Amino acid sequence: SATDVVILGAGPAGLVLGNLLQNSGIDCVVLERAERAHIQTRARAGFLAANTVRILERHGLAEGLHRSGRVHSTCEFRTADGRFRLDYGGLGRGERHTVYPQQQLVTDLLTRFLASGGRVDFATEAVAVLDTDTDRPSVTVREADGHPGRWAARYVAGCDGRHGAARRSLPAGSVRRHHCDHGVTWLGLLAEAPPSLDAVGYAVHERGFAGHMARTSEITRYYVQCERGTPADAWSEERIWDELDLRMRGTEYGPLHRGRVVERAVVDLESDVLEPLRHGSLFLAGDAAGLVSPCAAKGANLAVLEAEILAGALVDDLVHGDSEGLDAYSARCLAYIWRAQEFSHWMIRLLHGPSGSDGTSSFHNSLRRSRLTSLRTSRSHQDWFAEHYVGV
Ligand code: RFL
Repeated sequence: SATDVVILGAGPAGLVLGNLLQNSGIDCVVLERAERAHIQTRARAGFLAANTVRILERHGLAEGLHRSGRVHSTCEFRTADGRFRLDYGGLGRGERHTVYPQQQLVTDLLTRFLASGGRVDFATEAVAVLDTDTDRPSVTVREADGHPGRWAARYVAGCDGRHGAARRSLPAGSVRRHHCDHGVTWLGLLAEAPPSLDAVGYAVHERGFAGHMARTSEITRYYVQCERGTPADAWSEERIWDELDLRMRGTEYGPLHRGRVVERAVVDLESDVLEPLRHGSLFLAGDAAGLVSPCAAKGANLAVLEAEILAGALVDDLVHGDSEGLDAYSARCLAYIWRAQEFSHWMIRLLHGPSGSDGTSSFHNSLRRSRLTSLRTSRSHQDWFAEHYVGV
């Protein structure tokens, strides 16, 4: 089969790209390894930046999040020195988050794409991207029935995440990989429990980090730092809640609303950026281009931003014969990716201390304490925080 653009992956990056190309009359197909039900229920991100909402609005894709997303603009830090709140909606650029679960956004994007005549091949795994150094690249696939297939195109967009076929197909020696293992592991939980505070909660505790993020009025996301290598099911629900209560300092600030833990996943905090993001006729976007640790909630936002930039560049090229945008794509996106990496790295260092009891760890823990004091007391530090916390 043949089309103009083959898009690998039906996540936020691939589906925003598909919708925007479709809106401009460009022929494309989305190949997705998973079943439809899987991508519509996969709980991940929830905090959308103001810029992400503007992009979705610009292209008529924001109806669902306006209907049921909730505006959010407060975070609370709980530390051994007390607690403080930052109303970041009134700091920095005065921007807010919209809380809207990623699976709902993906469902909206998918529904819209299909309704306007788009084609998504589910249960179809891209195996390899070939001939990217020509203007007739192709993608080999394993179709739902197990049979091999092949798509030819003018361009291929690799939006298939960190372990996808696009990354695997990059010609050896042509890419530079920037990788960082932050040495921190989170147990990510979804609980059938109402939020326990009307803010994002970040607890800095000697036993490790704990985080609280409201999702809906019945579902709350929690993160609890654990030892590297801890299996997701290692902790009983009771232990999870006891540990969360302890780190969130429930005795001082009130116990958490407990509920059934309905989902758990272990996440090693890692960053991984490829450079460049273009290899001939193959372009990378979203997690495939640069994985940001979930610490500052940037991943889905970057995915949407990069998809918009790539769509604009592809339309310029395919409709107007202007290839400047495609030439600039990699450098433009990498600038955003590195800004997000820098902030996320800063957040990781703010929220997690080194383990051990030698002089180095006590030095870093004291630095961290001073950094938190600065954030609590310095207006210019708060403005900087707000700008980067909500911005992409
Ligand atoms: P996705 O969403 O992973 O979609 C990629 C799609 O590609 C498919 N695929 C293939 N399809 C065909 N052939 C192949 N060979 C394929 N290989 C893979 C996959 O099935 C999948 O459907 O990537 P995309 O579009 O780049 O979007 C990235 C975001 O999903 C990701 O960055 C965020 O979820 C990160 N993230 C967060 N980001 C935020 O902006 N705010 C948050 O609050 C936030 N919280 C999180 C997060 C990620 C988390 N995990 C996964 C560690 C919380 C968690 C727990």
